Amino acid sequence: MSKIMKTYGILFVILLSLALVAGCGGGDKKPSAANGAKVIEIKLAHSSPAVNDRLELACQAFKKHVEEKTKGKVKVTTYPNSQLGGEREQLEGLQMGTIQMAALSSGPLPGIFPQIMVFDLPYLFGTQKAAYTVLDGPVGKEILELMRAKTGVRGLVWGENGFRHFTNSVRTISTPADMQGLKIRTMENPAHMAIVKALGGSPTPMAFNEVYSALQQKTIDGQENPISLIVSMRFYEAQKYLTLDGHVYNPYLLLINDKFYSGLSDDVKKAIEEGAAIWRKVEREENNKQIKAGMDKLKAAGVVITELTPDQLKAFREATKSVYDTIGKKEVGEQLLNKVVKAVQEAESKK
Ligand code: EAX
Repeated sequence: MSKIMKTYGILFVILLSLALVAGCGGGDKKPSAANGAKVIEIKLAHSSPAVNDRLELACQAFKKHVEEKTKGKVKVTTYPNSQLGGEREQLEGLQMGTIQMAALSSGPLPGIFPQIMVFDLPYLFGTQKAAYTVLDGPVGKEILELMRAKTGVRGLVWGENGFRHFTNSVRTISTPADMQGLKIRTMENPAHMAIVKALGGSPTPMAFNEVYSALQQKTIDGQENPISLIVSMRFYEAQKYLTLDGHVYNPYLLLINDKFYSGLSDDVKKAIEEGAAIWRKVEREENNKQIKAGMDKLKAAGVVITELTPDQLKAFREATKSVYDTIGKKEVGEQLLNKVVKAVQEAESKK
């Protein structure tokens, strides 16, 4: 090989190595905002599916607003599908600050804030409209502030997981007696466990991301969730029977680590608050769409759907009213319980 070829060869290898080092190094560099300041990273975790589900759609709407409004000063990355662990782990990460935000249902929250179970009491809400009125009103705001002060976890807004219904693989459930002895998965939430127990079932608390395989392997007979998740998590593939009893109207909460939030500049806080309002609107709208489409899908899949008559529903209410004492008075506290029940009655009475 001529001397020139050899020189060019060495030059090529040097340039190629430099390019590789620069390229690798580039991957580690934090993205810099328009003005070169360090980008504020927000990890936003949740347990719903990454696709075809209302929660991720809402989180993407939040991300879009916050990143655009702060001109790239803030970067939001969503972690759906329990990628950062189950809801209990997400809540722990939120408290430690290793996760900045999470969108959770009441599931694991009673472990740090038992008062949240006021919204897990059986058949508390009769209508979605009343739920929105109470959650977005003074009582809902007061409960979020109570939680922030006690736990260091700030609830920005309430969203909607939805009315929860029972599914199972064994039989039609139209009376509490039909629940007798069925192993029903519940969230790791004492109120939900108490409801299943009061109905005669055997509550089996389990993380959300383990439910599908447990249903498939028949280590549990049934579970309870809103229509949207029964469909998007494909629970119906192993559940022949659905009873539309709506035993709990389950809110979602868009949560942020309060210490992280307090350290943000006013303009970033404003963008996050605006984004949270957008998240709530999109999440509720998308959930309503998903329920409608989901019911059609369940019917087409041959699920046996039982709608309870008013008398049948009354029997479920009667069978579970003891939960207002064991959980309501003892865990939530009588004062808050009475305040919420009064607010619900007022909201339900409005036409
Ligand atoms: O995020 O665990 C459950 O059954 C819940 O619906 C879950 O919190 C969804």
